[in-house]
Amino acid sequence: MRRKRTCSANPSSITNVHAVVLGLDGVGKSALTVRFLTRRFIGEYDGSLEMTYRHHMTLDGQYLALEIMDTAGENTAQKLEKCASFGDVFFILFSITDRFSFLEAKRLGKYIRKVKDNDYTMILVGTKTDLSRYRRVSRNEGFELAKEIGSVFCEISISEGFVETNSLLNDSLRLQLSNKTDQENGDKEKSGPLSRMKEGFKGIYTRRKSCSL
Ligand SMILES: Nc1nc2c(ncn2[C@@H]2O[C@H](COP(=O)(O)OP(=O)(O)O)[C@@H](O)[C@H]2O)c(=O)[nH]1
Ligand SMILES: [Mg+2]
Repeated sequence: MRRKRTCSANPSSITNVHAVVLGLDGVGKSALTVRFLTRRFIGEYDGSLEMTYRHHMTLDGQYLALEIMDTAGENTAQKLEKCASFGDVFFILFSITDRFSFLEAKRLGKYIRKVKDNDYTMILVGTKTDLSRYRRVSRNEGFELAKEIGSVFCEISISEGFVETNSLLNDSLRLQLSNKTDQENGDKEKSGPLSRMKEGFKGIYTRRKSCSL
């Protein structure tokens, strides 16, 4: 069931956003989640731990109650169904150093696209750009997959890029909020999720070296 969102014009209102971080184990899901929430990079986590965090924040004067699910373990059909019904914003991660993780990202992205309605945001994130000497997935392949699954694409280093990870979260939330507004205004044709996402990310990421569309 869809959660009710409150009006952004009222500063005392709170908008709920549910985010899910998906990808093969080892790609950096926990590292990214912890960066989003604490700004810190912590090297090692319990790989089997699945956690949902609640975080209150202000974005462009709007109060957000963000719930973020850091998934772990095998992406079974049952688990994916749960994630898809929970989430509005999906971060699909793969490591640029691991081809297998890219194939899993493709499977996950296709699944989300198939089962979700329009008012969601999907971001394909290539991680570990600090290890580019071990790169096994080209940037172009990332772009192509993003096109295929109807997402935007971004490459980051979670360990080195605090500013980038912070912008990634904020920009993704902005996209989701604007997608939602479009849907509520019945403005699907002119400005559907993909075109808005591209628009937003283009403006923000063309200036950044490791994130682009
Ligand atoms: N070099 C590098 N290592 C990373 C990066 N992100 C995560 N890691 C490391 O990759 C490993 C797996 O990260 P983790 O967040 O536990 O992955 P998860 O299984 O997807 O949750 C850990 O050793 C992290 O320190 C990154 O951007 N660069
Ligand atoms: Mg983890």
